[in-house]
Amino acid sequence: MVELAIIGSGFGGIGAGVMAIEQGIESFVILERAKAVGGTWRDNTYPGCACDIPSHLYSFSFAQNSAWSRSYPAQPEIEDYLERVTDNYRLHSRVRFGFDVAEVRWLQEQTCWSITSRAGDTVLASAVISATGPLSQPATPDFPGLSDFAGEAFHSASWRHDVSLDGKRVGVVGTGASAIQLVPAIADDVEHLDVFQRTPPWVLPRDDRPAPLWRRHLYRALPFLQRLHRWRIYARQEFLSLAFLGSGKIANAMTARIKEETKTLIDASFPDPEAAAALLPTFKPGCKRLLISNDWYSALAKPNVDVVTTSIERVDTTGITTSDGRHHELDVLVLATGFAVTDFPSPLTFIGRNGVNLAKHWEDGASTDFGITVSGFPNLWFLAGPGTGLGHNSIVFMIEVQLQQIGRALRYMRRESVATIELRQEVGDASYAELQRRVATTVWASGCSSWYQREDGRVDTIWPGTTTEYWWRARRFAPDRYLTTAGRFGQITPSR
Ligand code: N01
Repeated sequence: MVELAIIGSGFGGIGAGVMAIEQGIESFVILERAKAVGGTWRDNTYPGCACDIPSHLYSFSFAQNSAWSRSYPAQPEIEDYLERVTDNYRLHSRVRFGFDVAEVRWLQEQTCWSITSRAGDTVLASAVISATGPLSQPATPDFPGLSDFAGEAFHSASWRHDVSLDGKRVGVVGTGASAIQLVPAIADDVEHLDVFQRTPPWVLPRDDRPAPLWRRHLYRALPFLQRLHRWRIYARQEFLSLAFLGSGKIANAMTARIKEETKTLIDASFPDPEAAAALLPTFKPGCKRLLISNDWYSALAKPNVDVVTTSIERVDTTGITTSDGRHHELDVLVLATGFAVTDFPSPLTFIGRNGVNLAKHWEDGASTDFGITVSGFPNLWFLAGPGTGLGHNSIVFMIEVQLQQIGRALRYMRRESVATIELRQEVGDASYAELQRRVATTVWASGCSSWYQREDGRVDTIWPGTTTEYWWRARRFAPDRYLTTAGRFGQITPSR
């Protein structure tokens, strides 16, 4: 029995652990299904994997790292950073590794959550923070015959480092954020590469530079300079939201600029207009995530690389047949096909007050208060929850805002002798209605199909505003938005 259980040990879970220490919560546990911390930065180890937000911003404000080797460091550096933060705050001893949460159930009589693992172990907790992250469940397409493929087939998020690509015929399905990083990284090693493109992305140049040693020393000696740099990156990223949120003159000018930049990058590698046209997107920039790369188009233009734009019909033992009847012989098939982002809260089952299943509760829309709390689910908080995804800035910033609010809620509960807090339904409904009204005028509802959307086309994954607005509105805990019951937080009523 603990006061607080945190599910997941990525950026969200580690941040929540630090918050728990700072709030003086002595009894808490971090439940982690894998054998190490790091979340998506532990799992995604494909060649070329890096963050597309500069790390001086994509890191905790309370754990700045002066030693980032470049603007966009590769995955191992980010994973090391998360390990180091975990060490510095002595969080490793708090993590229960190999605890793969299956169900989180509210026990009304005992005023606590019962968290059950897939192996059948149980933890009781007065409160739960779910930090499982939106990019933790790889999405695998159901191509007919996929299981018949005789070569190696794997998802980009489960990279098979034991499979050598040297001299092999490799197929990569997808042209999203993962493919755009891994294709240039493997193109020179393979004999032949087929890139199966369903929709071409908008791509901007990546301003990636190594950080000179003197600057790293300077940031260590004078941390405020590093903070200034962080805020400069924040402001630049925030500015990008102008292109996504509105439709005025500035948005139109920015959109035109993005289109021009992609076109320039394509033309530099593909002088043939027909080949260039096949790589030019037709949807509005930002509707699908805007990508950054300096070597995507030059990799696609290599003589051993083909961009296949006809749709995939089926897979067989030796490769892929496309709708034009062509058979593409392959030894290795990489599925860079993204993540099941809109299936929240799957694969976890949350059963709240009165036996309500959260998946059912969210069937008609994931109503929450700033993505953090849900009515019917007392003492439960989400990090990077529905309606808080971003297309332009650092999700770590959003997670920190959410943690500020949770910290304040926990302080309030202890100070005011409150045993449970639960979002008022009308607040959740009003928040969701506002989100839906606002998202309808943004680029994410402008007509493309993207992972921000559910199957019915509704967008309830993304925050339709600036992150500054989110910070301003979501940082404080507002007790009047909640129903409370009196009692001592952290004390479980013995079952009768
Ligand atoms: O996934 P995606 P991702 N047949 O969903 C295609 C984060 N991320 O792993 O566009 C054929 O973007 C699909 O085609 P289409 C980041 O937030 C961050 O690349 O749907 N193709 C698309 O091209 C990102 O947005 C970093 O037509 C199929 C691709 O697969 C998110 O992760 C780095 C298909 C999937 O693209 C996901 O990126 C990497 C099918 N049946 C990732 N199904 C950072 O740097 C899917 N596709 C922080």
